[in-house]
Amino acid sequence: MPLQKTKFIWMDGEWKDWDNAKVHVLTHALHYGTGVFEGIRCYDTVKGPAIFRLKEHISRLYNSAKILRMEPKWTVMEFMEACKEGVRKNGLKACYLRPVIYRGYGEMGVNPFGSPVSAFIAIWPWAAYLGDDGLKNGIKVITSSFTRHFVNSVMTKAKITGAYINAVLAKMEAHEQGFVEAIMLDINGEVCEGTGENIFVVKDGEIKTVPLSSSILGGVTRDTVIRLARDLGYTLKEETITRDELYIADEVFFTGTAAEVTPVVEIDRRKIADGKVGQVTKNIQSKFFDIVNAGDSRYDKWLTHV
Ligand code: PPE
Repeated sequence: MPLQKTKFIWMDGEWKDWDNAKVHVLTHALHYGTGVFEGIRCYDTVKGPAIFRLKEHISRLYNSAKILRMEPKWTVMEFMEACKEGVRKNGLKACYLRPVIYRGYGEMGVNPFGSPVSAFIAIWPWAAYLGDDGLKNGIKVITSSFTRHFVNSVMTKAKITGAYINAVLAKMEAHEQGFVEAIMLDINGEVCEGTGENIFVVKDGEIKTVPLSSSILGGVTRDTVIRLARDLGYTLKEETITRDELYIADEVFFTGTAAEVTPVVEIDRRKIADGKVGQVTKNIQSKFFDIVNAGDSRYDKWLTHV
């Protein structure tokens, strides 16, 4: 789906017209993947547009920058303000925010220190990442033939642009085989995550997700689901998951800012249980949408009204 243009993009402190938000071809990040980014959703809640867990996302962005040795010129607070202003300035309600901090134009060569640290925030409306039907009826996925990065290769707790080539390879393979998404295994052959989602399984009423000690990205949605599942009274463990465990699970679902809570109903041509969205997934998904839409005041602290 082509991008839906909006009016303004914040670039290094200035609001540029969408069509004029440009970088030089010798931008360091374009050659070496030296950028870090976030994906954040703003929901058109019953109390007006609100950005979901903005602080946690911008904190992760700054941690990613720290890992890549980039010092942004703006404070976390200034960056958060720019996000809010961007939603307002573009006249948007429900939308997706994409802040990026990257090494710009300065020097060529792998050494990044001679290139300035720049930043931008682009914002546009982004529909259901894995499709409306996927959100409702679940998706069919495959296990990727590509292994998820080893943590000491690219630092998987940082959301580094260059690291996404691993996800791109897996995504192309899945698409060309007729599937919307792939599950990636880590170097030990254990379940890691989707190309842009964390993964959860349900077995005998208990929920399990891959621990942070694995090479996953520490998803904000993952954290949201862990908390809300426990609040709903479920037992939730963070433990290693094997590939065959997925096949015989009662339910499987993905979480992510873009993917939200998407049920997985088939893996490697094996139906998960009866191949229909399970009750635990339905309960978690419905509570998730309730929270992001400001329907449960206990979680209002997660909403930043613009
Ligand atoms: N793992 C990976 C590798 C990942 O990229 C994401 C987000 C997650 C887990 C879930 O994290 P969180 O969004 O904090 O719950 N992927 C973003 C980019 C998707 C894209 O295609 O671009 C996102 O969901 O915004």
